Amino acid sequence: MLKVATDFFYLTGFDEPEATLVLESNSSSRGYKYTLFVPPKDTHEALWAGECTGVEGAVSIFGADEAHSNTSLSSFLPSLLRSDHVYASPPPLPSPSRSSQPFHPRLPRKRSSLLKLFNATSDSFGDKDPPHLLIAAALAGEKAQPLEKEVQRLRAVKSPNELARMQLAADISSEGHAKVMRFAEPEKSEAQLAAVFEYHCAMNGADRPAYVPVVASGANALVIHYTHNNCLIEHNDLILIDAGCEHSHYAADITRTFPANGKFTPAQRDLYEAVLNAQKECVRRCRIEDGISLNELHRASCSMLTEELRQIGFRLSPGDLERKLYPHFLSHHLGSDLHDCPSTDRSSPLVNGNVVTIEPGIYVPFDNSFPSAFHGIGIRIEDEVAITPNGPLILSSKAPKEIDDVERACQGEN
Ligand SMILES: [Mn+2]
Repeated sequence: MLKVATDFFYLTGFDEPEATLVLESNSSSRGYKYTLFVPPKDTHEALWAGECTGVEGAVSIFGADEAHSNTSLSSFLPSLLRSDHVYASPPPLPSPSRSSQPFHPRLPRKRSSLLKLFNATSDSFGDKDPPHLLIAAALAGEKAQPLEKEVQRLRAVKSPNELARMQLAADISSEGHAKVMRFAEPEKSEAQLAAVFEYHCAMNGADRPAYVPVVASGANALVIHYTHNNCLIEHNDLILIDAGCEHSHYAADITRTFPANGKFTPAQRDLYEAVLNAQKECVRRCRIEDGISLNELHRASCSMLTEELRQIGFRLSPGDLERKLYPHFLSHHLGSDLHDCPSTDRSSPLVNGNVVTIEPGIYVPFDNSFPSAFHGIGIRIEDEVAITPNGPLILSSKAPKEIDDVERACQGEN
């Protein structure tokens, strides 16, 4: 699966490897100079891996003020390191070409020592290991500030254009969920359901799956990250599918749970409603004016689920919910990465432009402290929610969620 460095992509729109972006503040009208260091065109590489954009394209297509071959980055290093305010984000470091060991340089604190280190070690890199990786690592030394947090602060607030891309990824994926509900029936396999989802997404314009889907029938749903997807579906199974596609580098992340044979049993229906009620109430609370944070929403989801479960006959001891029945967090940011902007503080209020998942779940183990009718049932309902001045906007609203809609989708025509 193609994995782009998403911070780099966010700042440049450039998705080829071995490239470096330098932004230097200046007095121009836009306030900075934008320089790209990219792999130069190479006929041998082009034969095996395809054409790259090259230095000229970095300017004409990607709008850089200046572009250079990535092999020349080392000559720019001294002036970059002279600046007092440096924010840097190192790429993962490669192993030096002749060693199979991972490479973890210990970085000295002083700029001058960093330069010495760079000069001393860059010779040991072969042509295939351009020294700019080491430079980036050096820039991320203790005196430089980490760039990651700053970029993620920007990335957590989606532009209208980003929201449109995310809506598209969510629409394609939501329809994929509905298709799988229609396709699923006892005797079919989890792998077939995964294939139907991915086929539908690809046929409707998705670039690729955003992640390996969870297709969990019956008690497999108790395994939160179940991805074996190799069991046959049985008659009274619920099926939990956590799947989303990627479109133009933006991910969808949606979970639905539905009955294999098209009809919830009474116990399945009771538990589904319990999770659904909590899920919908959490979505409703995603309002800017309340200044609510993900931590607060998570705590609210715990008390809602506790109350819902009591009403259907659970007697919960302290800690049962969080430790045994609902062991994961309610939400995460979503964007170019599935777990977008992980450095965002979960205790800060949601703001206009955030996109978060709301995904409570209940997974009842075969444990006699819980009513036996619910043993082996796992349910999660996950929507993507954009925070807007008009309230929460559910991007994944085309994926059937209400009990009647789910049963209708399951029983509909293929
Ligand atoms: Mn998720």
